[in-house]
Amino acid sequence: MGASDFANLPNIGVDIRRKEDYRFLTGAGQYTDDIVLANQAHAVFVRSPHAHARVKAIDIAAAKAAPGVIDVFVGSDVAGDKLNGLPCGWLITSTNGEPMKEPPHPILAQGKVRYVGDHVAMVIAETLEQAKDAAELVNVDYEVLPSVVKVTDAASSEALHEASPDNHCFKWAIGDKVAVDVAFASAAHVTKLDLVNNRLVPNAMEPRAAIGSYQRGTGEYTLYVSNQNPHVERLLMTAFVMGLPEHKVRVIAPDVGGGFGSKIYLYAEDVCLTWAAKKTNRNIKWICERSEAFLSDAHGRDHVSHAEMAMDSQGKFLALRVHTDANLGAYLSTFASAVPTILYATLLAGQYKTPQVYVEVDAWFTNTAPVDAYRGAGRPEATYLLERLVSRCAWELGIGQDEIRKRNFIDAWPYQTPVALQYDVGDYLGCMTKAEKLADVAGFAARRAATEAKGLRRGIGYSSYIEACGIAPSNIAGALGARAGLFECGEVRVHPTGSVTVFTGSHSHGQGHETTFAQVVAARLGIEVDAVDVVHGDTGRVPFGMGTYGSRSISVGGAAIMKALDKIETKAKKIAAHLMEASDADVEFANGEFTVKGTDKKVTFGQVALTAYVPHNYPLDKLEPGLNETAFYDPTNFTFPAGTYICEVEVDPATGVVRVDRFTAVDDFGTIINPMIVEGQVHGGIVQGIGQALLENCVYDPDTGQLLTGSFMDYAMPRADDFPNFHIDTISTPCTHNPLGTKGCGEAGAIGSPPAVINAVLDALHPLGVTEFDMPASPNRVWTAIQAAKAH
Ligand code: MCN
Repeated sequence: MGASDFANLPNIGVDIRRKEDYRFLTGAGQYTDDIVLANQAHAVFVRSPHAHARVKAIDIAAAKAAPGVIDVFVGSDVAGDKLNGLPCGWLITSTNGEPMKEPPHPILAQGKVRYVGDHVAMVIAETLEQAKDAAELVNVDYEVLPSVVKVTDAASSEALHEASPDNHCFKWAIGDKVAVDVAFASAAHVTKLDLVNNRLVPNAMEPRAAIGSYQRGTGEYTLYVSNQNPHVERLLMTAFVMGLPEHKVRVIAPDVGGGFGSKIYLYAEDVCLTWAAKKTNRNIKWICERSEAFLSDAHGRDHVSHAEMAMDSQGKFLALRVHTDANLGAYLSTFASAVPTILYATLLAGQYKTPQVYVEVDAWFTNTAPVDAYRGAGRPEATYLLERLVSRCAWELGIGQDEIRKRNFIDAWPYQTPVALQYDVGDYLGCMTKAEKLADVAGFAARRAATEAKGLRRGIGYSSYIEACGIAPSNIAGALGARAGLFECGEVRVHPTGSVTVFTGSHSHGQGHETTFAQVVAARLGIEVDAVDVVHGDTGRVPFGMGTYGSRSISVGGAAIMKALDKIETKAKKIAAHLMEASDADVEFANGEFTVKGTDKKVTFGQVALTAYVPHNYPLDKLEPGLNETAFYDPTNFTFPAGTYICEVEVDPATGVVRVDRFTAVDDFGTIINPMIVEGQVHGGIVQGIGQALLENCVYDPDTGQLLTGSFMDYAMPRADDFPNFHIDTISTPCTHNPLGTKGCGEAGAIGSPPAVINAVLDALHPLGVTEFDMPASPNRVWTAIQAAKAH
């Protein structure tokens, strides 16, 4: 079935309320902490209080003797059992001739700790309270070493790892440097920008959680874990760390309360719990506390960049040159090396016909929590840099933020960018035109006058983003130096009564897959949405899976299900042909009915399903009983959602307070399965993006390496009353290469919104002389920038 036929099926493009919400809203969900196993004990991790220190000795005698303690484990125990460190799942080929440095990442400290929160010991006791009390008794003798937290200081600081004396991990470049230099030499105008992309803490509603379990009789392990990709977790844990055959480990990710990327990694705690379950013959639960999450979840962003745009006299882009220093934190997290490279640098062409782009990335180790993918993963960093630079080009040339974009928009597809990606389809001008109307840009001047009459300032900011979703076609990932590409798997099991269970390798942790995937299946088979159940998150039930991140689930996981449905349809037609005594080639299927061309013969999908399991005069030589198919789908390209966001802010120069007054988003997600769910995804993303722009900032003390923003008292999360109602709409240019025509929507809001907000703040502050600004636009920073401009 082609994508355009699919888009016209009933149940596609329909607002169906989320099937899973009944369970969530009535307290019937089952999160990891809701699972209570017999023989369950509790674990607490002793974490480093220092950013960088040598571990001279660990005394666990008192802890071991404390009431209720079952055992205490340290680095020498895991080393003794020959457990390896955590692997980095994505190897980047350095472009400076030196291989990427992949220093050991031990699951419990071996001789050194490298960030505040690094794992030193695991205490297991009968109760959580006993484990906590005993953890206090673990006595560690540290020799404190100098630490570094800023990426720009990494090169000149004490080495974290023997393998990297200068703290450098890799250099990676993309684009034609010589051609870019030539273009700059002939440019009529060059706009330059230095900017920082602030570090963020993910803060999913449910903190990480895990239970390790071991069945002595069968030698099988089970890990219950709040995770976004249980099969990948199992693969990394068995093949790289524990050296176990994969089938001996079952990973179950039950209901998961958000992840935003932070739960796609193999964390030390997960391995420790699984390993210790066998050592102690106990089921061991660990629930991360919020303060631990601040310290030990993988953080996001943290780039320092310099960017330059070369233009001709008409403001047409000739070349873009970017250098970025990326902070990786103390160790390479699972996908850390992919984020500032293939997910960032390849997106820097944006929506523009810039003929030449050259991007160079240096990645560094520092004494901070590991940094990895956080909603958008590289693409918010790219969009923030490019869209800030583009608005600055407009201001320097004295033209509108809309005009500079319109002069440079790509207007013909497919479009080959100079940084590897080929965009299949889009309508960037169409998005902007619709956004400008919805935002009532024509009324901005009047609103600005009204704001100024109140003694405040008003600004408008544009951002036209593009992102690459549907991660990651193996042909492109491989060509860019990645270890592997990422497909998805789907199994469709039709039961005798015609109801269906779908087993998907995607994982829903807030995205509503149990509804939208059911919509896809119901639409194809012409059955009720309620007749379809979706199972995910269990390596024991789902054949295989790559999980959910990079807004890949509907376009890759959904496409795998479509492939399985193609096979179901082919087989079901044979069964229908048998029932109607017709030839297979004459059977047609639509709206849940099989018909024979040119006759009035018909049988329903339900009759066919029953016949598959209750065969009667069945041609067993030609047909197997059953109606159950599995398919794997490896996309041929990314999907490229794009849109224009327009933000209006009011700034009070007396206090520095910024208020978002209007926010408009027009996105192109291709075919949409469920507009209500998509709108919810866009809302959530915008809120996170505005959170980064105005409030959130993860700060380490530069002298001690202590996390200064380690709680919600000093790390400001956005709240509902920080926002106006958003104006949201879509256009649709269906993706040309997946069978649904969909493009991902799960990260767009977080990618497109930060530059729209900061461009609006700058637009408001230009008359006061403020031209530079780094996120977040907190009252203190805004007020200070205004005072500094005044002093000039
Ligand atoms: N959808 C649709 N039509 C489209 C595109 C998507 O109806 N054209 C639907 C999908 O069927 C799915 C939802 O929208 O129900 C999101 O789909 P998709 O864009 O494929 O993204 P994923 O399901 O792969 O989700 C991942 C994405 C990412 S990368 C982050 S980070 C993120 C996000 O989703 N984390 C979230 N949204 C989140 N939402 C919640 N509540 N919690 C998180 O942790």
